[in-house]
Amino acid sequence: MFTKILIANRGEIACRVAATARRLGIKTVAVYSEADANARHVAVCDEAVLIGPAAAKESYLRGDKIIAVAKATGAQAIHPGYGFLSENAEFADACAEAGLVFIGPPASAMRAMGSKSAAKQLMEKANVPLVPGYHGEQQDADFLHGQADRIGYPVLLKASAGGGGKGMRVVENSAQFKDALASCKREAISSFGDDKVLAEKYLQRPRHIEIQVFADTLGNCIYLFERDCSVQRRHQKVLEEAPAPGMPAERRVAMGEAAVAAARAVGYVGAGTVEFIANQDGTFYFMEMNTRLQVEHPVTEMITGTDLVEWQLRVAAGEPLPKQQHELAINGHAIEARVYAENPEKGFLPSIGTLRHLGTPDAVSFELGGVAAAPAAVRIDSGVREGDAISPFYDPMIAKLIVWGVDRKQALARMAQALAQYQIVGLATNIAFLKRLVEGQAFANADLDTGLIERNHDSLFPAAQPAPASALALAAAALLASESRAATAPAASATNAADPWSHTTGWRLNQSYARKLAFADEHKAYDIFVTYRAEDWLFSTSADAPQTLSLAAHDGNDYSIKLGDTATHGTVLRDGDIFHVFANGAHHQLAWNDPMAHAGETESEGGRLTAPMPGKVVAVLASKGQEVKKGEALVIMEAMKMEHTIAAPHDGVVDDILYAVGDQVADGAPLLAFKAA
Ligand code: MV4
Repeated sequence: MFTKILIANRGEIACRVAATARRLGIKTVAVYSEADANARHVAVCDEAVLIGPAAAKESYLRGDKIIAVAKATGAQAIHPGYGFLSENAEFADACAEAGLVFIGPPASAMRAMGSKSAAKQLMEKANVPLVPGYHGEQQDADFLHGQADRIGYPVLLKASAGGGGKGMRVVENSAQFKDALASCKREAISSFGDDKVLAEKYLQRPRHIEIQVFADTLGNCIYLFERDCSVQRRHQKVLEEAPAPGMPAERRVAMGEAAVAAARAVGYVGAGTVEFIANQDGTFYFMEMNTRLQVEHPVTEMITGTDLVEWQLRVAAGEPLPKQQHELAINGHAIEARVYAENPEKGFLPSIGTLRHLGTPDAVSFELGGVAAAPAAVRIDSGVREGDAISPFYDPMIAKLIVWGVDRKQALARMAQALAQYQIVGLATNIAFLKRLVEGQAFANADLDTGLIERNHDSLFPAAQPAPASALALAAAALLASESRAATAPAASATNAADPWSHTTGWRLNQSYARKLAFADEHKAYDIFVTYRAEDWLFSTSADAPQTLSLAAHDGNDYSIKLGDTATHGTVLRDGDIFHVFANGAHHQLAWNDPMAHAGETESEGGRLTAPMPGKVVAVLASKGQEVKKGEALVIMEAMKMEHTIAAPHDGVVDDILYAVGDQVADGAPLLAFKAA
């Protein structure tokens, strides 16, 4: 076995590989770009070497530099993770030339599977089922038209060099064929520099079912069952699960054996995934083979009780597969959700920024006397920590959330629960969307196909609902409690003694003291009326009759309140005037309009020159090069139906103004460059 490996990747997969290496006593070398100097993968490896600027082309894709680092640090093997260099046959060759083990398949197997049409011809010979179609060299338009007529419509034209859905055209009937072919070839040449196409019968509601295979250098090749990855949007997987719902045992064997035949046909070694599309009746067809460890490998690990990275390392070191086919069985059900920094309401636009708060569901494992009694119920694979940035340079995945249950129903319930416990402040995320998805009828009923998200658009993107009274009460209780703490803390005596807000004890004695709290979210403004009483408050929204509100307990940011007869608990994180309330599985962002805040003062105190929330610049009051005094208003933003003044944190000079009036600004974006005097 190796004693030291280099991990040629970043993010969660680099951390994932490092975890297994550490468990096996193998030292790890990380490589990182300038953007990743403080990244988690650098921290979890034993050594780390800078390989270049943020752009992947100049760092994580620089095979030459990475090989030089491996040689210099004495690593014996390179694990490429997924993406980047993982399916690059030239890189695998270069590793071999440098005397390094590439932890992956032989370059010849990568090349054989690299061309979609050549791979399909190989598979045909190996008796792997293919969608009825034409995958040959002949590209004459009339010939292809004849093939399409033979196959029967609808027909799908695909760029041979394509993949991931690019360069595909559905042809409904013979009359449409000529135009569709010309258009498909145009896209193929401009996207891939190759206008070769193939024609296939078009499956109307396919499922994406893939088989995990593993082969060693001694001639053993087995399958670790299937994953259903049908829930996708724009060819990006959203949810993955194992086993596939509704899979009969005989078909599982047939698909597993077809996948092993596919792997054997190309002399495969290591971890690989054979992708099939399946009709609703279960008939399945080879699509392509991914010659790497996949993002979704944890669901397979959970149901088979294996560590696939350990298997990769053993196979790469020349050892036999740890298990034979008959030793593998499926235990329970696992589901993975990809937690992304993106905004589902805005077309899933990536959200760039800092994870200012990251609260994760508890990773739950079952131990009996130190021995795992069942697979962990919740696993989180992530490459980021609180305080880390999601940058524009790489994939904006925050984490993979993986749950296990004795059956699909339990796994689904645990997924919904874990998503409800996920708390992120600082970025837009898809968490609420994922929660609607796993709680929706279609996924619960396993009514799976690649069109699930589009077909359920209306229920997955419901109209915004007003914040419930319980969330408003949590925000109010957190605000009132923090004021009361501030007023009773010794340091508070320095604040303005004439300020009535400092006198919470006085308010308590004054039974009739009433106050309005103005909150707003992106959709609605909420006026809350609070009356101070001896032991609690009276709370009402403009819509509801007053109810008693009391703070039952509070620990850090976690609050337990009682509103009327109902106890509620939640987490309230205050970020300036924004109250992030996490309760009942929802995240509410409530902006408080503080009547006592003088223009700019609250924001300037923190030295903030960044956007407090996503919004629009409505006024720029300073100019480049201008000298300003502390507290002077520089920029005014509008967000959540309120104006926010960004003021000078100190006396100083405005170096640059980064936005103009009317510009949309992302949460946390720097608005201006400022130099303190
Ligand atoms: C298909 C298909 C229907 N019929 N082939 C899309 C990406 C590429 N890997 C294969 N793809 C498809 N090929 C035939 N003959 C539908 C898709 C497809 C799809 C496949 C798997 C997962 C998600 C998908 C989303 C849209 C279309």
